Amino acid sequence: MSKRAFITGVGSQDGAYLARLLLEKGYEVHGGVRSTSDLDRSRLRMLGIDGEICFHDMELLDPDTFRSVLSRIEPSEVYNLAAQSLVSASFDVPVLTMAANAIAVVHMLEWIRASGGATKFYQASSSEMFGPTSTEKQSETSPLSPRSPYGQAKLAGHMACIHYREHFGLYACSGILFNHESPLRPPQFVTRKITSTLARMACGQDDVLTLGNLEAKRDWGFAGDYVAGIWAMLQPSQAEDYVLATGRAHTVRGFVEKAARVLGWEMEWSGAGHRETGRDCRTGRLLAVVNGQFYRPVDPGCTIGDPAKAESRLGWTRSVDLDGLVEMMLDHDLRAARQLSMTAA
Ligand code: GDR
Repeated sequence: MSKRAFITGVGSQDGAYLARLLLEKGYEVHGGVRSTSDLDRSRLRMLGIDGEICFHDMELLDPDTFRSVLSRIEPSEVYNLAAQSLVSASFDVPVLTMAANAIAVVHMLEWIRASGGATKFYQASSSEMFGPTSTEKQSETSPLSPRSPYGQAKLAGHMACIHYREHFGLYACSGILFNHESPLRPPQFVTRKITSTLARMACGQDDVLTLGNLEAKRDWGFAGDYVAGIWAMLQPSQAEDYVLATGRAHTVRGFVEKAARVLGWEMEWSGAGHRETGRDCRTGRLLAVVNGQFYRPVDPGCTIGDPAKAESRLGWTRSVDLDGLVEMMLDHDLRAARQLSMTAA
C-alpha cells in the first residue's frame, strides 16, 4: 500500500518540489491549500504534477479546517510547510505571523496526539531562529536568539515539536533550513528578485534593480536538494532535528555580481550605504541602486549553517552549487522574459 502524505503549503516552492519527490517515491500526495479555487498552481504546473495531487481547503488560522482534513485523510506523514514566510513582512504583522507559524503548529501536533500519535510530523524551522550571529557555522546545538517576529514565531513552533517529541513521544522533527532558492522562488525574496529583474533588464523590460542591504550574507542552496533532506528526516526510526545548509555564505552584493556576470555585465560599485549604485564597468549602464526602504529593522548580518549531522546521519548531499543555482535561475528568468518580448511583439 502506498504511503499517504499531507503537505501544507503545497503550492509553494518547497511544497511543489517536495510533492514531486514524494510522487516519484510512490506516495499518495494530499495538499493543504488556502483555497482550491484561488490556488496558484504555477509551480506545480512547472513541475508537471498539478493533476497528481489531491487538494484540500484549509486555513492555518482556523484549526478546525485542517483538523477535519487530517481526520479524513489519516496521513502517515505530515509536512508542515505553510507559513507566513516573509521575514520582512513579519515586522508589520507579528500577531498573524505568530498565529500561522507557531499556534497552528501546536494545533497540528495536538491533532496527531489525540489521534493516537502514529502520524510522523515535519516542521519547517528556519535559520532565522538563530538571530544575529558571527561568522561561525550554526548547528543543531547553537544558541537560538531570534530578533525578527518571524524567527520568534518559528522558534515557538520549533520548541513545540521538541516538547511533543520528548513529552508525548510523537515522531516530530524540525528541519532548520538555511535559505534555499530556485526558479520557483517568489520574487519577494532577494535571489529571485535579482535574477528576474536582471533578466528583464537584459530584455529591455526593466530599468534598474533596487535593493536593500548589500552586505547581508546568506547561506544559499538549491531548494530541490533541500526537500530530499526534508523527506530523509522522517525516515529513520528515531525523530531528530537537522540543519540543512551548504556551509558557505555569500553577500547579496556577491550574488548580484555573479548574476550580472552571467549576462555579460561586470559590476562596478560607487557611493556608500543608501546612496550606493552599481554600473556595468564596460558601458557605464546603471544596473543597481540601493534604497533604504528594503532595509530591515533588524537583520542577522550573516548566516552559515553546518550540515554535518544531516550529511553523516541522513547521507544528505547537494547537487547544485551557488554558481549553478544562479545560472539555473537566470536561465529560467531569461526564457520567461524573452517569451514576454515575443508575445508583445
Ligand atoms: P530571508 O530571505 O529573510 O533570509 O528569509 P530574503 O531573500 O528575503 O533576504 C535575504 C537577505 O537579503 C537582504 N536583502 C533583501 N531582501 C529582500 N527580500 N529584498 C531586497 O530588496 C533585499 N536587499 C537586501 C535581506 O535584508 C536579507 O538579509 C528566507 C525565507 O525563505 C524565510 O522564510 C526562511 O526561513 C529563511 O530564508 C531561511
